[in-house]
Amino acid sequence: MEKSERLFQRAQAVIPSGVNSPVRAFKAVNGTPPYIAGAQGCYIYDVDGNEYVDFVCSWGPMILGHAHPQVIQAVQEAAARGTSFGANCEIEVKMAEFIVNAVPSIEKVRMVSSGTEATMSAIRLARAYTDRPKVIKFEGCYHGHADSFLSKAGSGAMTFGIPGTPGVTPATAGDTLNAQYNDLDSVQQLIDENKDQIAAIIVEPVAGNMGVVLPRENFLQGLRDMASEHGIVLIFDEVITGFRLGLGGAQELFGVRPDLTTLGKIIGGGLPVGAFGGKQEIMDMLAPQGPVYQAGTLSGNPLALTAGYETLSILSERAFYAELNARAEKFFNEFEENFKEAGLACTANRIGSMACFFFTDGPVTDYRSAARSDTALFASYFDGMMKNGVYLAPSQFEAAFVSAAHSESALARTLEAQRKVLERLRS
Ligand code: KE4
Repeated sequence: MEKSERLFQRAQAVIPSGVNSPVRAFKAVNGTPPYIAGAQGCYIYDVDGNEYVDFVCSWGPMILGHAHPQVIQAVQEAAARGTSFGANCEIEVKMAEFIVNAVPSIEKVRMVSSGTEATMSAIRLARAYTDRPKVIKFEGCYHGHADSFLSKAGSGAMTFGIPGTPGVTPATAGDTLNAQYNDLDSVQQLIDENKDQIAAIIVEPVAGNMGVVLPRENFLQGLRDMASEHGIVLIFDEVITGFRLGLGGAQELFGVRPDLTTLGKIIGGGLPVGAFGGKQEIMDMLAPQGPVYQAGTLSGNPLALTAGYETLSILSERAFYAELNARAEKFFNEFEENFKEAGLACTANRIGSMACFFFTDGPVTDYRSAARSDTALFASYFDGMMKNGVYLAPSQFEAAFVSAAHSESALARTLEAQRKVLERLRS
């Protein structure tokens, strides 16, 4: 891995920690992060010529696999017409119509350039709509790095044990309340303690940032009922689950309609796109029609939306999700079986084509039970899988994704690698 090591050395001289996003630094696992030269289908290749079966999938966007020919061609043709105009384009209308038709609760939607921008904007909108200051989030959920969300967050914050973040003022932090995932009583208690103060409840309807944690029966409906009863805006952060679990995301799967939804990742097809949308009466508060300001130089960028729209068009082809989920389920079943046969404590939380295998006895239903995982053992396992050509998220507290490009042979190769690594860990 010499070239990656040399690049990482250079990077650390000019980029904080050598990375543009913390989790890529491999701080929670051993070894040097690989520098990726390219990717095709379910494979990624590093600058030293190593090939890996990729289960990070750019943290979710690459549901079709890397460099899908139809997406690449559409992006190349769009690029040839110019990459950004700061003016309206037809693709913005097509994308908005697609999202409104696909996602049950979205009547109007605005495009931005990241999931963080989407959640940050949704919170501002909820505060304006209710004229209230506080927000309830859930310990272990991650909604991007806007100030309001950096308390007891998941993803990299959980990985590196950063409960809060310097630079977030006490006033801002004080407006963010943390409940426990899958625990409606903890939400009710916060509502009772902060009467008429709560603007929004924001939740990952399937958590993907403390590892994967599924909502208990009636958890989401319970949040819906509480929000309706107390005039609180319910926000589903579907940046991961949107178009991952189906065209209508988790809200369609679980039959619960939020007031606002945030999206990202898959809707950009690998280019920078986020979105937030929901009830027309809330969304119409946005400038210039309404008083809530929100803007972006590259919002609705034609190149990024072309990649996203092309991706969504392929996802809406008949039986796409049925085939993807069936292949993923079969693979996850065998993956879990291998842990059992190796006699290692493992809890498999999975839904559709996303999963997390926690190195702990279950059940894993919230932040605290996820945090019991043996992260040292995970680091050894991760290292072994990398050495055997399998690229997992470099953290116990992330999701693994299967794409439509993960062939039977690639999945079989992964299971073989896993058996080898688990055998070594057991010995
Ligand atoms: P971005 O600003 O990273 O596009 O999206 C923030 C975000 C919002 N909501 C959810 C549910 C998310 O999962 C994310 C970002 N996810 C992480 C990985 N779990 C991004 C990877 C990283 O931070 O490098």
